[in-house]
Amino acid sequence: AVTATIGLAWVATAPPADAAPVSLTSVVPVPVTVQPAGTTYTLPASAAIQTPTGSTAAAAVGAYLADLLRPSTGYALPVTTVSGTPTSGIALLLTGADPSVGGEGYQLDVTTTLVTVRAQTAAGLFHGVQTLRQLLPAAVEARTVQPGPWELAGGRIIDYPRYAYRGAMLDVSRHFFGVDTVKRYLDEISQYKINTLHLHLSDDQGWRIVVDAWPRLATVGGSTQVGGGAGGYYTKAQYTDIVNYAAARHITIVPEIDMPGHVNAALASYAELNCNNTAPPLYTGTSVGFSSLCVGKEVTYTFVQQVLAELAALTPGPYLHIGGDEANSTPAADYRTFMNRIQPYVTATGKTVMGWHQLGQADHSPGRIAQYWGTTTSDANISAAVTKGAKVVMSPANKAYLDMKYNNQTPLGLSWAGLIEVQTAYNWDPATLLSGVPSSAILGVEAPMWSETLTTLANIEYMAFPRLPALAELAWSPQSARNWDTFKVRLGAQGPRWTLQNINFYRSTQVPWA
Ligand code: TNX
Repeated sequence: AVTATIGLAWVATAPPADAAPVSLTSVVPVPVTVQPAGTTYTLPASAAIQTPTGSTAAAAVGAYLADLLRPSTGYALPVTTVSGTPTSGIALLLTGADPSVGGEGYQLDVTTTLVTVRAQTAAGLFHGVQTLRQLLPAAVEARTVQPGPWELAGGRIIDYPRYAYRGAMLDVSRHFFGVDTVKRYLDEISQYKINTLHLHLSDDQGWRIVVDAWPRLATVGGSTQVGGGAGGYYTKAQYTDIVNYAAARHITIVPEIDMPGHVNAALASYAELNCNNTAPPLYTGTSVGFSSLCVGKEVTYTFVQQVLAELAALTPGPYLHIGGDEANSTPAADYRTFMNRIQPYVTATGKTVMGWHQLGQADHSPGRIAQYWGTTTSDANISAAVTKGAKVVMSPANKAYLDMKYNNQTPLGLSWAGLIEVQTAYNWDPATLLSGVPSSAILGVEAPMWSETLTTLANIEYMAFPRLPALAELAWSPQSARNWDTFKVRLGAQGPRWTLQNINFYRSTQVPWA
């Protein structure tokens, strides 16, 4: 990227678009198969984005692509419908894809006259559009008109995900992040074919979602955050706005209410939830493991059932995450009693239980997902969860935690699980990291971002970029196609795009930035 200093402001200028077209292999995550044709396609000013008649979901992907391309190209790019075979411009079709693409993959064909994305679903088209976007010159990310030409390398890509669950997590409890920040993060992660955003909605330091049956959770429990700032919470309308914005990017929101530990904000909001009927003060520090719901009290179960029912009603996705980590103030027997009693509340809402891997101590629940966040290569709780029938989402803290520092100079983040440079985040295999867990049990990968030290969008971006795209490649691309030496070059080529998107990223010295 070329940057120019004007006074104190850094102004991003687009790199020239007149170089050779981006290679079909220069995509993150790396596609399954790539067949270059040696030809070039030039997007004409008159191009239309054509979608199949009768599919509003495909038309929505077309509109998304048009919104992306119009500012930099200056082209009109009308979104039209076609019933026959398109002959020019860009076509997004729900027929004719190679069957291997499955439910989320796509086939991209670039000839000298036409760009075609074919998929079985709108999600597949959306992922194909993200690939198409990366194949255009980086200048396409500018929000002002650029000269072009808008050339694409000719050929065919057939691409589909390794894992069904490709996630990121944002802790909005330790520090609260408003709707606009969450939307912006959704925009950023959707570029890398992430399909799940897990929102950590409650913890000791803050409760971030309105529950009508227990209104003080938000108004009291949401009124502060780490460091004592004002905190905040989402109204149901705001939360639904996030859910819908995510859905338009083919991302499912997984809401988490962390229990039976990590509950000081709830305990501070309602004295009756405490075993001693006394509400503790709100908490703005960063310790963990000191709070617990009162397992022996009936009101605890009324509370949990009502919270989960309201959360389920806000959730079109299949999962409710019930936490279950670091319940250091809940005796082990109470933990099992509590979890065995509340898991059926989740299934009663029609949702599936997701929890941190300590949940393996409790009984199985149909379809349950255990999220592994440990730093070891075997773990009794995750093995127990799998033996009982759980599927696993891999978030090993020493590889996948986006809140760990990159190195000991990193101004933000924690280091309890280690320092995580880009290569460390990239060089592991989700299928084989854990002994005692068969690869068939792995549902996917999630990159959590805890926010004890993070207060702004710029902070979030700095910790996620470039590690989030690295982890996205683990989740999407076949292990056999992944290679650090080629990845770091593909990753470096993303830099100018992030600069033009105003993403504040860490310029790791491990990466040859373009
Ligand atoms: C551990 S990982 C936690 C969180 C902290 C995080 C900080 C997990 C399930 N629990 O409560 O925020 O470490 O890295």
